[in-house]
Amino acid sequence: MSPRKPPSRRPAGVTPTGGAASAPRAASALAATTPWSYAPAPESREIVSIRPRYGLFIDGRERAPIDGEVTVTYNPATEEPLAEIAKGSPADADRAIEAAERAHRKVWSRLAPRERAKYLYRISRIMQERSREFAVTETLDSGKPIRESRDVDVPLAAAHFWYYAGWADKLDYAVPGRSPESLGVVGQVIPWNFPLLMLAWKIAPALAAGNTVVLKPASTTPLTALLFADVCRQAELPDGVVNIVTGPGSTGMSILTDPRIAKVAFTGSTAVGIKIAQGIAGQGKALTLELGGKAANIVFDDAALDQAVEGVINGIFFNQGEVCCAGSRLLVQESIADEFIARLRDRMGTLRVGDPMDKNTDVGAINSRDQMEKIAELVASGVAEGADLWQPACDLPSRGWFFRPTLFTGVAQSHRIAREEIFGPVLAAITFRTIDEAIEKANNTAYGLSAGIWTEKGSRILDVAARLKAGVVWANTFNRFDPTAPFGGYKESGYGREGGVQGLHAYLRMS
Ligand code: TAP
Repeated sequence: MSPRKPPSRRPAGVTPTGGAASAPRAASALAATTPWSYAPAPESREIVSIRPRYGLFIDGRERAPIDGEVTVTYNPATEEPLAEIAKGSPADADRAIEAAERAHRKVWSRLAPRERAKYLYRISRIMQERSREFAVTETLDSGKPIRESRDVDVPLAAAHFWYYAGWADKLDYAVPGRSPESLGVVGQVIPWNFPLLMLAWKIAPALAAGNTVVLKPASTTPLTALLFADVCRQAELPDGVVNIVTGPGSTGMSILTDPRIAKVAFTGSTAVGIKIAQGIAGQGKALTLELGGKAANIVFDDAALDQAVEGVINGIFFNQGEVCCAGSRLLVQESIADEFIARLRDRMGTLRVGDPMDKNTDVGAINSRDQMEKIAELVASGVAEGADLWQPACDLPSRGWFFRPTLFTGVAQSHRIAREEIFGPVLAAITFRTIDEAIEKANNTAYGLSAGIWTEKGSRILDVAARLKAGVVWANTFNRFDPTAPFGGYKESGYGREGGVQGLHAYLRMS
């Protein structure tokens, strides 16, 4: 560690694109800067060679889009264009579905399950071998800190392929007493916050169950999906088993509503999830929807406070808060609220916001200008509705889409910042007095994806967890993921589970 400051930083309190610091009352809440900063430790970009242009991955080959249109993907940390990406149309989707249908009928569904398993193990190994390339590409394309893509996204993605490889030749044990079969061609659409990990959550169980896939990545983060296409080629996966169609949401919809698609898997916003459910209604397709969230992280007065502070920080600032299960509402018991908030502010003051490629960075870039604007608008609404905003006085880079870690206190449950998914580094703190009040407030949301409990009492954990309407409840930890554990929501957070044996069931027909 060195007391040197990295160059080209803008003064505290100035944000490039109308971020939180330009919101009313924000400047008055800035805290003192930590005296320490770290010398830059950038990961090398040389490990990846991003090509100027990428096509679609259909039937084992890279193809130009039929109408020749392209879009551009940007580095959110610098606003520089990274590559031109094929803008796949419904006609391209049609070609991909045709290839996937043929591959399912002629090859993949006929292959001995243990042979399918070998391909999945091979994909997992190649992903591990090329993990640095994947991590750097993911960070450049998404803005997430290299520490997270290197230590979380890529290893977890490889672990999903490894885990489901183990199931591929044991499907009869996954559903005892039934004869499980593959469904056919599955259509999958994924978001930009965990591009490679969401791909792995979707493709690994689908292939293990004997299905073939047409997947559309998000428009702002296509690069790791296209790198994954290269892994499929390297693993000599039969042509057409995996197809990647880049393009806009309308192309995603044309994939999902195609009559040849037997199952739909979607991760993204609740608004688009509703459109998809409406679009495929009456078609008899299997459907899983992983949608938004507004998780409560509940801290009781007997919790280990420093440990809880770390958990709350991880819960909301991991991946800039662009996490469906982010702990975006802090529910803290009134008797410890002042002390807890003081410790939380101290810890927020040490977060390093900046270059995602720097191994010391805690909070990277927001994925897109649109998302920055959405966060800024919701933060401004919090101020306008009367909540108290506080931000540490960290410097922000002079270019790119960055947003200061933000804490609101004095939040009422009716405030938009307490009800709407912000999908950014913004925490809304609310107090409670009794266990019943904590549960009532935690469940007072249209969502139901995740929650956290911080207490030293095991009996309280069991009691509270059972009464929370959330698909995942963490106790004395947060944002822990494992391929063996199912993940999914209640209410407007969607339905169906991904991960674990439950995630496999979603891709099987039981007779
Ligand atoms: P969305 O706008 O919903 O986009 C997600 C994906 O759907 C993208 O690939 C998008 O394509 C595509 N899409 C957009 N409109 C579509 C349509 N009409 N038909 C079919 N596909 C369409 O969400 P986002 O902004 O990417 O991601 C943020 C949201 O996802 C948050 O609400 C977050 O909570 C949720 N999310 C949930 C989870 C889980 S596990 N529950 C995980 C991650 C994210 P384009 O990129 O081309 O627009």
